[in-house]
Amino acid sequence: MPFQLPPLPYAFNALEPHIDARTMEIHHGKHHQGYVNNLNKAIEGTPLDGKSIEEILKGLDMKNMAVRNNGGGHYNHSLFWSVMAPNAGGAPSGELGNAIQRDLGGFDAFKEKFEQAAATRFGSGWAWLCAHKGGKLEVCSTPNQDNPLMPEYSHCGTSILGVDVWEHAYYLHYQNRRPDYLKAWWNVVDWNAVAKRYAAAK
Ligand code: MN3
Repeated sequence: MPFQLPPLPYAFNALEPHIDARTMEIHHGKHHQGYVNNLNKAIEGTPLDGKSIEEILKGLDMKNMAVRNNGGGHYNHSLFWSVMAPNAGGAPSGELGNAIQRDLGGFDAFKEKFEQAAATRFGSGWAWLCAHKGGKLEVCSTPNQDNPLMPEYSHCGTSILGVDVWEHAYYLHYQNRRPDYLKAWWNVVDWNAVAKRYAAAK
């Protein structure tokens, strides 16, 4: 069974005004679909065919650029859609809120660190909030469609929140103003979804 584009769990315009409908439509329907199609082509008839995306990325040969780029692209975007929601934002509470306080110096300090990781990622890539076994949190960033599941970054822990800083994620609405996109993006982060990922990852 080849990989399939997961349906967006809300309408294209649901994250407006922070992320515009046209960006969402192209990002999901063209970019993510492209990663899925190219991943399927890259693994067809190979021993990777039939494995889960997590298995593929954990065991990735970093020199296999087709699987690295497109498998990473599929995983990263699937995560990205799932940690955003309309009428979201605010701040995390409970276990996750406590861990951000304990490991990252509080929510404001975390946001600053995360925005800095995202803003200073040169070219294209992602910033992540990751959880280690035991619960310790860490902020990191990766280039292109790489992510912390891949062997080269496994020291980062498991990604529980990620932001796409490729220009295709924001250029139509924000042009070159990546920091403005990042500031607005907090308004669509679904902390309930992130807390579930945290509970599963730790
Ligand atoms: Mn993208």
